[in-house]
Amino acid sequence: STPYNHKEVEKKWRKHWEGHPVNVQDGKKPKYYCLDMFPYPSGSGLHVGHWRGYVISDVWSRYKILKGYYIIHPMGWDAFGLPAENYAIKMGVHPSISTAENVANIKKQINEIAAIYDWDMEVNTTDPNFYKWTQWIFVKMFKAGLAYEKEMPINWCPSCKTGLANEEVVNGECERCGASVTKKNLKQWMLKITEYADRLLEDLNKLDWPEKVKKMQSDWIGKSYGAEVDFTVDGTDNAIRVYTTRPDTLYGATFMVLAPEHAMAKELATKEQQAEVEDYIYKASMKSSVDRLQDKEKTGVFTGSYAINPLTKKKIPIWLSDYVLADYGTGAIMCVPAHDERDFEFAKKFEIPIVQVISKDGKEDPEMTEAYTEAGVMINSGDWNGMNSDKAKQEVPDMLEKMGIGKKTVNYKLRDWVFSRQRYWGEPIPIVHCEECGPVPVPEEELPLLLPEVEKYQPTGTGESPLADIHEWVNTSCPTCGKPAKRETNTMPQWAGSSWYFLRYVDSKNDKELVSKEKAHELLPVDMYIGGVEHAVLHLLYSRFYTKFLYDIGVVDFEEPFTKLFNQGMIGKNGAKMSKSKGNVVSPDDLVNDYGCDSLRMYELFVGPPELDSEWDDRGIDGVYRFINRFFNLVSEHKDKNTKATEEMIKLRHRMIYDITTRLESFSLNTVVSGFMEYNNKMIDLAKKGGGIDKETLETAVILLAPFIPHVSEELWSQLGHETSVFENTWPEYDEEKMKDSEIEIAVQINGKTKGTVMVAAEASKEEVLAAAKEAISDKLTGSIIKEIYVPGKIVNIVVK
Ligand code: ANZ
Ligand code: ZN
Repeated sequence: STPYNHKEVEKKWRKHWEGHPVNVQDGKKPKYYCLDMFPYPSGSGLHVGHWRGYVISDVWSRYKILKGYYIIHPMGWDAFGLPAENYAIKMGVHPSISTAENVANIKKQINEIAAIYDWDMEVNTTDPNFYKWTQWIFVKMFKAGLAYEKEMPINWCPSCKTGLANEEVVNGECERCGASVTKKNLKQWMLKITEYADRLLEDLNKLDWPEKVKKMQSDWIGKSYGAEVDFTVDGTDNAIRVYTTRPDTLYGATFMVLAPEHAMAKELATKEQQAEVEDYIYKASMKSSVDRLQDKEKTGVFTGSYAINPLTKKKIPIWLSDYVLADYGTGAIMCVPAHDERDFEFAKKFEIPIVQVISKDGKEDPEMTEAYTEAGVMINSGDWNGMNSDKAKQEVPDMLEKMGIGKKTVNYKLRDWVFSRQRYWGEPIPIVHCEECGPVPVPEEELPLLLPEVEKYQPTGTGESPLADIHEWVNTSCPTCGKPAKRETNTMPQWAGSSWYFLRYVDSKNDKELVSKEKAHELLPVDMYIGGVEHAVLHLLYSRFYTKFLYDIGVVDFEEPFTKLFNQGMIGKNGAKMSKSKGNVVSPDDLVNDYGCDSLRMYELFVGPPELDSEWDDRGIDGVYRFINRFFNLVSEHKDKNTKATEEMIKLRHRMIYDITTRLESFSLNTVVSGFMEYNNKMIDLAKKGGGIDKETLETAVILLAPFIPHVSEELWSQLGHETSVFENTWPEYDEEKMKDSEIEIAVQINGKTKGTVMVAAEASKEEVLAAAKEAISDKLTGSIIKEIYVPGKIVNIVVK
């Protein structure tokens, strides 16, 4: 038999699969949709880190084929976005041209993985036939009142004169020119994701997702229960409303802080304080939100005005500070320095009184050195004294409601989604602005609204997208009244296409509907989604929002897009994440050439637990390559010997099925690989001992290995005399009875000292074992037996005198 030659084997089977696909629907198989997070087709191509996710999803897909499923396993391109646009600005190449080149390159590289992608389903978010539906969803959202315009502050670079995405602001500075980023009020399109907050939170319970990711989403949604309380401004009829999650601490509120943007901020300033207040408000407006959150030292300004604490009736000073966010709660807070860390710091710095109202043991702490944030016994709180603060937290909102000074409320951290980008390379927002009719959506039958060609991709400098410069495109007529009107010139964020692409794959050529009802029902939702953990919040939350909306308007009949989620860790090298900019990229091309696709697939899994980050070391692939060679030789050597299966071989076979299956099911893919290596060694030993190894055991191993090293498995399956594909088998089943040892070895001791061993039947009774044990050491047994101890399955100890 010929030794393993990876180039020949891989060439042969690649060619064969072209005409004989292994994933076919016979009309009877249940579907299984295994999805990869689709890549951004960058110019630098794939490295071994990208391979890992695609290998994991392919192994899982091929395993499911062997489990009798028809697999939906598509691939596509998330191709709008900044890098292509920046490249266009630099090189003057139209983004569609560079994108098409990159797609072609990466597709070639992805094919090297030998994954069973169904390229008939391919989508590209920049294809008008695709973004037609991205725009259609927006129009539907607009009609449902979920897309609206709002003037709001965005990141603004005063030097480049352009709006920036959060990702483009690095440490408060413009990523391109280094200028300090400020805020500018611009009219933005917003999507009302907050309307779905409760459903997005509650339905997390339905998902088979890593707990970590579910927690990140629920923290992001950030539902909290508390109360809104009105504080009257001293000497006026005005009240300031605050939001608090700790109404139990109301007696301890010794000052108030408003966000500098609060509507009442300026009017609260007394004459003496006016200049200082205005100066503070201006400085805060120039700070980026990143800086505001990162600033260690608290800043603030006293307005000169006071409010009345509704319970103590004491006058408390009103301050402005940028640690209070304008768009959370009511933008104003009551400050309880004794029990809130930020308030404590602020009170210390500005010498504001601190009044303790909760204590561990009912006693006041004369000199607090830090805020006491736990629950406890209420003190200095009038009628509430002696109450447990957790209980008060529940009851106070109702009491405030009765007293007419507040009410129970729920708050969310989740904000509506800023959906406008002042950039060229994105989907045009399909809206026409008419002076008479306001914003009017482009009629659905006129979609897609094509992205026009431009000569200059640079942002215009006015905070508008380059589309604003194409007058013949911008100037149009109102779809409703026919009067002259202007097109919206902002484009959508890159998230727009990725929020729903997984729905389109299963009906990617449909020009009548986003997806037909039949296909959606039959082939969706996604059963397994595989991708990096960096998408835990934005992409995975947006996709859930889009799916729920499409459910509400009857496009799909399920509410959650991704039933199960697996996040793979990143591959690093020399302690850093692999990336072109760090110069530590390992290309798969040489490794495939030297060791073959199968070896690299297996090695990608062997480098470490798939959910964790792992360090790459090229040298390790050698061990995997040797394993494949040894297994190849074992099968070649023994395939025709007709060795009869011994009990040991049968036991090994069932244990192997058990170990590989349970490890695979729990995604412990690195231990699957080490398991194969161990069982291979055991098979080699057994074959030596018995002069061969039975065909069924060899065939079982070949089938188990098929998801991992598909070329080698096909080759060996055919060498074993089969004309069908190895993937036409069903995944082997284990029989627990057959895994058991039929005989076990028992140590036999006299007075605690081991004197020998004895083999007994695994199911032997205590009496039988004791008899066999005494028999085995009868020559050493003297004196009279006073006790016989049996530790089942392990030891017999005979105590003699
Ligand atoms: C009084 C108090 C006493 C508070 C205490 C906390 C502890 P979460 O859980 O995040 O909802 N807060 C309210 N609105 C704010 C805003 N716009 N910017 C900054 N902080 C704000 O927290 C709500 C708590 O954060 C509220 O409860 C409020 O401070 C503060 F011992 O009110 B608390
Ligand atoms: Zn009009």
